[in-house]
Amino acid sequence: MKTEIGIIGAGPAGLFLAHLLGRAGIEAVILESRTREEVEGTIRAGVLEQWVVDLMRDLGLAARLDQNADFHTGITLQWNGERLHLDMRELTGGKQVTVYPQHEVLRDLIAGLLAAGGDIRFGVGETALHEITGERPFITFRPDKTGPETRLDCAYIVGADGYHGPSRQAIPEAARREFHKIYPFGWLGILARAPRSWHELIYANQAEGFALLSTRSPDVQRLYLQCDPADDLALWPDRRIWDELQARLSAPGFTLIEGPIFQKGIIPLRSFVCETMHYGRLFLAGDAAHIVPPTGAKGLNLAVADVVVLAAALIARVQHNDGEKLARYSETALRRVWKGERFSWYMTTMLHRNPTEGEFERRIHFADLDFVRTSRAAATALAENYVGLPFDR
Ligand code: FAS
Ligand code: PHB
Repeated sequence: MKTEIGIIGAGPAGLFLAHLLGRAGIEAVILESRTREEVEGTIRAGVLEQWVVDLMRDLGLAARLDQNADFHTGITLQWNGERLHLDMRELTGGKQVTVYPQHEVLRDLIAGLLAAGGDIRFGVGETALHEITGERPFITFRPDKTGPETRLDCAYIVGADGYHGPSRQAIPEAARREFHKIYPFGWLGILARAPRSWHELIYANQAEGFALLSTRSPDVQRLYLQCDPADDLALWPDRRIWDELQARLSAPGFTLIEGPIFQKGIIPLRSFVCETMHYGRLFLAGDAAHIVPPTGAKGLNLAVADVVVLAAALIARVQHNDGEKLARYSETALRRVWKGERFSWYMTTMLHRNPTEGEFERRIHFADLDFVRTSRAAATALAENYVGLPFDR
């Protein structure tokens, strides 16, 4: 097999990249280890930055989004008896908070790519990268996990294979500088069949710890509560989950409506960055290169931002023989990544009850929240980061 760009991974990064390259007439093949059903069942992110919504519309992929997404003017912050509506649309000149789950985004991207004749190989096994510092890199893989070893020759390889994929490991350790931060708490996330209890997302920092109320549809709700990352789900029966959510989200005049929980899981929280995102003819994008705690709703959006930069650079190189943007891809992408890391760290430290911190730090976090309540500048800074920073030009 032969193509221009070999992409490993059919997550947001790989799929958006294939669409952007396809629109420019550049051929790509996506190799994905999971089945299409597994990919389209990925329960993860929930919030899209405004420019990602605009990009889906621009790519002609937003029909279902415009019909089914929830468009909110802002978010609600809650702490220490306070409840604040942050009007992000007013603060950012019209940008909104769009709640449209990652598995729906992936469904739209896959359907659109296949309809346009895109090439996605689902369910592959033993993906391996070769000759990434040579002129003709290639990927080997087994179709359907056990088929004959197949070789995909390409001009460039993009590792969009997430944190646990093989691409980052293909870069020698000596060429990688990695930054890790592990938080002493995790999130227990649930999906419940219940009507909405509030018109927008609620981020709460209460005595019992953090809670987030989000949504998936008028009758399926997505909620999270801070827990010990080592917790055993068996210790979290539905009644205990709802009791904790009731305590952490309670406010005068607010009723949290319960319902049957049909999905639950514990997500550890970490921050991670791999510097460099480029080695030879291999480029990393998305979670393969960086991870953020989901408090700032940045993970998916940073992945898409990487490939917007990377697609422009690959198009310049392949179609205009201009390699300058490609040479600067890592530096350009990492500037936005570190701003996303900062915002995600800021939202996480401000909104969680950190068991390793004392009362002084807890009051600092409440002061941070009060600063957002009382200063338009502080509120605008939070809003700009949440709905999506402008791209560096
Ligand atoms: P992805 O991990 O989405 O995609 C990588 C793809 O590569 C996967 O489909 C995988 O199957 C494939 N792959 C891996 N190894 C391979 C191999 N050897 N060969 C071929 N294919 C291979 N972000 C938010 O903004 N909000 C959230 O609430 C949120 N919650 C999350 C919960 C969980 C449990 C996780 C893990 C992440 C969460 N995230 C959240 C972050 C998440 O949305 C990621 O940022 C986003 O999926 C990143 O997209 P990609 O970089 O494309 O990586
Ligand atoms: C979600 O709806 O899954 C969601 C929303 C906002 C976040 C994290 C997750 O910050």
